[in-house]
Amino acid sequence: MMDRAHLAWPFFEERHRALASELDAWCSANIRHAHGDVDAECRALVKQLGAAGWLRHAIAGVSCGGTTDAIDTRSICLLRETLAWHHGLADFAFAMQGLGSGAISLHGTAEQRERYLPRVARGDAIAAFALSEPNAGSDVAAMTCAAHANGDDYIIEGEKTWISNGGIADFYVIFARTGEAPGARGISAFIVDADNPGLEIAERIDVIAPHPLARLRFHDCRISASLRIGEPGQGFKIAMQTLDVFRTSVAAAALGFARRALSEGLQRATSRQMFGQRLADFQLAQAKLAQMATTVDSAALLTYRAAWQRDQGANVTREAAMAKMAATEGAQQVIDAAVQLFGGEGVRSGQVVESLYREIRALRIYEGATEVQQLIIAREMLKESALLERGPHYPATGEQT
Ligand code: COS
Repeated sequence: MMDRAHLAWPFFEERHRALASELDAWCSANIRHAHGDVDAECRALVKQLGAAGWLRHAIAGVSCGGTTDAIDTRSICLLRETLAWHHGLADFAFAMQGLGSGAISLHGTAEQRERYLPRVARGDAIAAFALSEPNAGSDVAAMTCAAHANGDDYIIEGEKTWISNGGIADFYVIFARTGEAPGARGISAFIVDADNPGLEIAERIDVIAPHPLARLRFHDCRISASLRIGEPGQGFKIAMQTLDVFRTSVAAAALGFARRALSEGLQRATSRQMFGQRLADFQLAQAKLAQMATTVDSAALLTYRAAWQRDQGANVTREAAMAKMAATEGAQQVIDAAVQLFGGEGVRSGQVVESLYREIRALRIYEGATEVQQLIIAREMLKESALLERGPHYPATGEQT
């Protein structure tokens, strides 16, 4: 059972506390780790999470099957933290339904929302977010995948890579260059169904913590202009706004992994005997546990500050970046310390801390590597200090701009 003391914090409402407790109990009763076919396990988890109603929190719009009309960041974060505590792939399955449909929740037309969101919320359609390219990872604006207008259609040419759910998704939200302006201002967002002619899975990618991942190739891929999300040229901003929500939730997932490692480490330290006493009786082990607990709490504070602030309607670009950086980097340290407390057992395949050790690594890279978060935080600070120098009538940090 998870430590839930932080639910008493003022960031949360009663409905959030109930949600986290219900999901924790549901996971204990229903989540089983399968070994083998990761695609099949992921598909099954999406179905299971959909049938139980949890995916309703991943989308926005009550009329489309969501629980709220606007994305509730705190709910998404609490759900991810709890799922990650229990099972990394369950967290992944939930998160990708949200990230993959996030641009439709935020900017989709009524028709797009009705066609895609209810299926995502029920777990009947698997969603994916396709932004990165072989030569445009951190530098998104350097993307070359292009969508050329052609009558009432667009024709897409190019590649996307590191696409989570690639190979099992039913549709992809992709970002492609439409050329209204150079760089970030010349990109648009589109929905491409997985069975659309001209879209193929060019490569499946294996990683240290297995989950469905692929490189996609688009060649003469014709889609209706009605599948463009938002205005032409707005794709970069749509991607960034989606990431403002889901980067905070990556922090929450890291927090779930770290909390689980702390709980495992504590159990180990209080049960392992050595030199005639418990491991926990050594001050060196106590120092480790103290550092782990402090790192977990500081990550939690930053994560739920960002989530709460976004739910108040504020801009959270800086806060989301801080949360993602601190929680993922901190979780890596907490998990490493837990492995150390376990000694040789900590690296045995199948141990919880061993799988956490593999699970956490990618979170420091995807949805904006730590170095990108540092860049974002510094830029936001510099922007704010320039505004302050120019006078008091400019909006302060925290106000929507
Ligand atoms: N919300 C809304 N608009 C945003 C925004 C946000 N969070 N962040 C940037 N923008 C806007 C800017 O205001 C700017 O608008 P104008 O053209 O009107 O001035 C525009 O978008 C371009 O922004 P910027 O100049 O900052 O773009 P850069 O090319 O310098 O990109 C970084 C900056 C590095 C922050 C961006 O490329 C990034 O986040 N990279 C990491 C990508 C990532 O997370 N990849 C993982 C994919 S998912 S696994």
